Parts: sequence; C-alpha cells; structure tokens
Amino acid sequence: MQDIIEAIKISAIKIAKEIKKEDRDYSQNTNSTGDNQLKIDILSDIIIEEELKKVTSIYEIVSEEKDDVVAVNPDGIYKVGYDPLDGSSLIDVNLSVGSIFAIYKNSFNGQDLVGAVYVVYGPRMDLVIAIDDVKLYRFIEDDFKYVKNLTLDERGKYVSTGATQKNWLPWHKKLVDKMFDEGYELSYSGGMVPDLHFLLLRGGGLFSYPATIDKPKSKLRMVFEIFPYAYIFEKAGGGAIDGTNRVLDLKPTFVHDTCPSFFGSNYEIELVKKAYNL
Ligand code: AHM
Ligand code: MG
Repeated sequence: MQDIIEAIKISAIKIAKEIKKEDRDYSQNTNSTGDNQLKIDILSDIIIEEELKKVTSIYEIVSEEKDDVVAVNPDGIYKVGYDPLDGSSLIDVNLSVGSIFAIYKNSFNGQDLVGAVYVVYGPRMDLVIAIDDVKLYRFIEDDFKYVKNLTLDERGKYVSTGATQKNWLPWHKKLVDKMFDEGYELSYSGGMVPDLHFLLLRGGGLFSYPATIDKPKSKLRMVFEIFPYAYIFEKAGGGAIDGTNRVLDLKPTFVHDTCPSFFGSNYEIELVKKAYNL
C-alpha cells in the first residue's frame, strides 16, 4: 500500500499549490449528485487520477467527481475511492478543505476497507494515514514529517453537527440539546475534513451529518467520505454509526450512495444509539 500513499502525497502537494493560485469560478459541469463542480474540484480529480494511474497495485479507482469506476491495472489488487477536494466551496472564504482516500480490496463495501487517508489543506498541510493505527504527518519545508499517533479518549468535549437545523428530526435535536446541557461545546466549520480532524486531534467528541426531513438518506457519500472516516475513527478507538448500525457493515447500493453518519468517541456513540433507539 506504500506506493498508493506515495501517490497521495505527490497529489496533495500539487493540489495545495493549485488552491493557492487564484479564485476559481464555477464550471458548467455537474457531478453525479448534481452539485456544481468547481474548476478546482475537477483539477484535483485529474491530478489524483494521474498519480493513482501510475500505481501498478491499483485495480480501479472511482471518485466523487466521476460517474463510474475507471480501470487502472487488471493485475492490481486495490480499489481506491476518493473525494478529490471535499468542502471546496469553503476555499472562497479561506477555510480549510481536504482530500479523502479509501483503499479497498475486492469491493467498495465498508468491510473491504484496508486503509484510509486524508489530507487537510489549512494554514498547514496535514496528512493522516490509518492502516493498523492512525498516524498524523505534517508538511514541513518539503516533506511530510511524522508527528504522532492519534487516539480518541473515551469521551470528548465537542459537538460538530451538520445539515439544516430546521429540517432536523426531533430526536436529533433532542440529542444535540442534551449534549449542550451536559457541557459539550460547538465546533463546526462546514467542512467534514477539518471538522473531523479537529475531533481527532482534540481526543474526541461527536461529528454528525444526520438524516433530515427533506433528505432521509442525508448528504455524505459512503464510498468516498463516510467509510474512510469510519475506518479512521474505529482505528483511533472510537466508532461510526448511521444512528443504529455500524457504518462499515453497510453496503452501498450504488457508488455514490449516501447515509446518515455519526463519528465519535465511545461515549458519544452510545449517546447517539440511545437517542436513535426509537
Ligand atoms: P462536498 O463533497 O460537495 O464538498 O460536500 C461535503 C461537505 C462536507 O465537508 C460537509 O460536512 C458538508 O458538505 C456540509 O454540507 P452543507 O453545508 O450542505 O450542510
Ligand atoms: Mg465531499
């Protein structure tokens, strides 16, 4: 898998340079979920595809910006699902964004994940690699230097909860109110990469992107966004559920399938299960 990690590092350095270049307009294209694609989304997708295609151990790839899988090497053993630039609309307001990678064997199901990686493009560039454990690297001068392993405490201090609040379901609102009553503080930037990174570096808490009245299957995509972070949170000693079920046990019905998602330390995941046990 080291060859995949090296390709990710090269892509990240190239994307970080592109982000800093200029303001980017919306392109005329839409992706499979119907979002307007920013030019930088497309460019990041191309950069990553070019680098991953050089890796002989990869069988096929698919990204949030692609309708279908792309064949790489018929003798490869890994499948890579990636979100080339998550939260890209936040670039205009100078907030952090990220790239997310999920490394699978056999299928794009959660149970077939063998590694997950993400990059945060912020004031600094951070790289987190989860295989057996979760390691934080930071880009210093011209390379990613190991900083430390990331592990979650049994209980955190922060709540990071997405989706339009007026469309939250009553039990979700009750859960969030209860957590604020227990002393949790709000932490939310609107980008899942920096929001989840914050929790991982601060030892825990709860990030959620719940189902809403208008979007019962929620927004975040399983293959590119939810599964990789579920893998990372579990390897760091926490968990990830859709309200009731472990997300890594779910099977997407199509590659862009979505589901509600909750990532946290063990105490917060138990709070969610109780609140969603309807
Ligand atoms: P994107 O992949 O189109 O960038 O969408 C994913 C992002 C996540 O980073 C974030 O958690 C979520 O969308 C916020 O969405 P919204 O502002 O629509 O609630
Ligand atoms: Mg995304």
